[in-house]
Amino acid sequence: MDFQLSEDLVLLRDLARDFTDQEIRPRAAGIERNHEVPRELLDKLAEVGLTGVAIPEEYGGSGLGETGLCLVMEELTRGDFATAVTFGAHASIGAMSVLVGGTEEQKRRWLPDMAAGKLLGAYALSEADAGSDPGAMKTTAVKDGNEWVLNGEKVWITSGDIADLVTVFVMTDTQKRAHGGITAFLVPKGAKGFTVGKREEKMGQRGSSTVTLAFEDVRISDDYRLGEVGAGFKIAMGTLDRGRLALSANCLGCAKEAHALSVGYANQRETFGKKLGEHQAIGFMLADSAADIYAIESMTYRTAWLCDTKQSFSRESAISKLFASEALDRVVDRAVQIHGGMGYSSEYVIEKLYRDARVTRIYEGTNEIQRLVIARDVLKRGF
Ligand code: COS
Repeated sequence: MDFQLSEDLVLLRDLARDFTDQEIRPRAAGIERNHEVPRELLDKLAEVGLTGVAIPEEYGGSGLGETGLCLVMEELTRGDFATAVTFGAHASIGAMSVLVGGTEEQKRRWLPDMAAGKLLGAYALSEADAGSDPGAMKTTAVKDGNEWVLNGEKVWITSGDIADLVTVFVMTDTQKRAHGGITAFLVPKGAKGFTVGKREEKMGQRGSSTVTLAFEDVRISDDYRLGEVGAGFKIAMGTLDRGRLALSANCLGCAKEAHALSVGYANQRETFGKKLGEHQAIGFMLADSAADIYAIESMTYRTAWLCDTKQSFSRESAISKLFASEALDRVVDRAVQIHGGMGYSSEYVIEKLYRDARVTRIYEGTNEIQRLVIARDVLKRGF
């Protein structure tokens, strides 16, 4: 068993850490206030070579796999969750859907520009009546000659307004639905009939845009179809396996940040003539958070290793997402408690971390869905 990061991965982590300290932390409050991750920040992520971290070298990326992606996600989240999520919509589920579902020709066509950050990706699966159950989606595509005509609406799409190329999952056979009835398409920004609608006002991660996308007779050439007709559900799920793992890394970064601030505060503030951390009640909270963080970290990177060594990791990714998001909730809740009134004040970052954390139990599949995925697999294969 070898838990050492390779030299390349250590360099990558340090690069992401420095980037976070120099470029993200100083902007984080403004990103939250303005509800926007500046495009120049995304361009800088591309300039330093982070946008293609998990894209294989033969397609123009760094080839550092899901382990590399998780390291970057963890570090960026420490600076600002919304920036990391905006990055992830592209580098994780956007680009990875092309890697998971694209033909060799499509990967060579799209991934180099995605790696370079010239084409930002996004992923559009959810609909108003099809969130946990994407097999119930109503957006359709009908073949017309060498083109497909798309109609419908997607909701809760991260970065749908800034992406250049959105992976959109649509129904092409209502009889088959999740079992061969869904097909994936790459829809370019600016396609006629493709519009961005309402932007959600959210509790947390406010800098990350979450929008509705509408498709009205959008004509897409057949070479923009990702993978085979009917393969869309499997592409969506295979991509989400990776997205859930990357989200565990987000949870890890946010938990580490909240914990580090709590430790600092417990070492500095005094009550009843001694440091806060010397009170057993506070020390035990810090100990419980340290245990939660150690468990998130272990699960996240073990699952990334499974993925990178081409082993099955679907169940483990669901377990990591489930555990990481619930453990994060415990960590940020303790952080608020340790900081007392300071933890509840919007002048201090703990309150933001608390709000940013809550959605992790909901997106990339609710935790109830993760339990369903895990239970089905355990019943089928045992542990
Ligand atoms: N990778 C590849 N294929 C997968 C897969 C995965 N992780 N999970 C399921 N599939 C395949 C199945 O093997 C099945 O294939 P066949 O048609 O050959 O039988 C097909 O996909 C349908 O799977 P299943 O029968 O399990 O579909 P269900 O409709 O029961 O849905 C759940 C399964 C609930 C797990 C799925 O709908 C889900 O994950 N929902 C949550 C969606 C979500 O996370 N949304 C978040 C928004 S996107 S950020």
